[in-house]
Amino acid sequence: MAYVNYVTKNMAIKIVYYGPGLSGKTTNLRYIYFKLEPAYRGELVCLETAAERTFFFDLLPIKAGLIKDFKVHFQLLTVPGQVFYEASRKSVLKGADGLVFVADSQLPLLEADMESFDGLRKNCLEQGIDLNRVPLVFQYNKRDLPNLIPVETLNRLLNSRHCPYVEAEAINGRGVLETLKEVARLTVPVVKASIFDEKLPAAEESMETAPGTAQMLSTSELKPAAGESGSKKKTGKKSEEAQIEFVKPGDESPFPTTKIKVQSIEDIEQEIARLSKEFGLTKKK
Ligand SMILES: Nc1nc2c(ncn2[C@@H]2O[C@H](COP(=O)(O)OP(=O)(O)OP(=O)(O)O)[C@@H](O)[C@H]2O)c(=O)[nH]1
Ligand SMILES: [Mg+2]
Repeated sequence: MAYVNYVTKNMAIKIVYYGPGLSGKTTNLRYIYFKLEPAYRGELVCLETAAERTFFFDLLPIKAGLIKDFKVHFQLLTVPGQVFYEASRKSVLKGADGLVFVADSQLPLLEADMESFDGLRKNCLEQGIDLNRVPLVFQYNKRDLPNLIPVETLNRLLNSRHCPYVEAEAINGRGVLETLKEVARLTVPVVKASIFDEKLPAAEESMETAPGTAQMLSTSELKPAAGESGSKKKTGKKSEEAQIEFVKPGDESPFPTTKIKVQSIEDIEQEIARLSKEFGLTKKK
């Protein structure tokens, strides 16, 4: 359920990256962080062990434009993939508006992918999320490596809903922004419909979006926020139509130094309080 503040006209949409350990969820967020201009994103908070494994979550807030006159932020979160962090996964999943399932494409990891997806199914059930309807995008990651599971197999075993899927190499950014745009494209109309009590367009209602490589997010649902239109506006399109332009052109920085390490629960609580204050967020009545 998106967080909405009707007074400050802010809205936060929660997107959770889920998947087995080491599939590349944190790498997705690091890449997005580096590609976005600072004006469009907050800090990347990585709660990880000394071995750089997520133990609670990573969080990256990004600004995305307007729905009606509400400023929209996406809160991108990752779950920890290691099996013993089940409690963290449940807690992070709570209230997710959209999901990205990051699968590891390496053949020996197929079982881990399937187990993780099974876990997602169970956890969604517990959290009251309908996995048959929630906006969901599959990212088949690590396509740069040898010994790959064919995409058709991944689709057959994991993606029975025929959700959009993206082949990715998160380590060098391939497919990362496409995944984000695809999940945003699916999620925004659903959130908008639930908040403004609108009827969903038929395609989103059934969520039977055809599989295929992601397109640039381009939707009349999202407009650039006032004063933020410059680089985000798509040229040569209908003037009403806008797109989220996450990429800072020409910025090819590698991304090993971006994370803020937060060690304690107090740090997490402080960070959440800071973000809530920044966005003026309260829960929807
Ligand atoms: N070759 C290759 N390596 C990748 C790719 N994406 C991520 N990695 C590497 O895989 C390792 C794990 O990546 P993370 O992003 O930390 O994985 P995670 O899913 O967040 O793992 P957990 O936090 O344990 O759940 C790192 O060494 C990454 O550099 C990819 O597309 N190709
Ligand atoms: Mg991680």
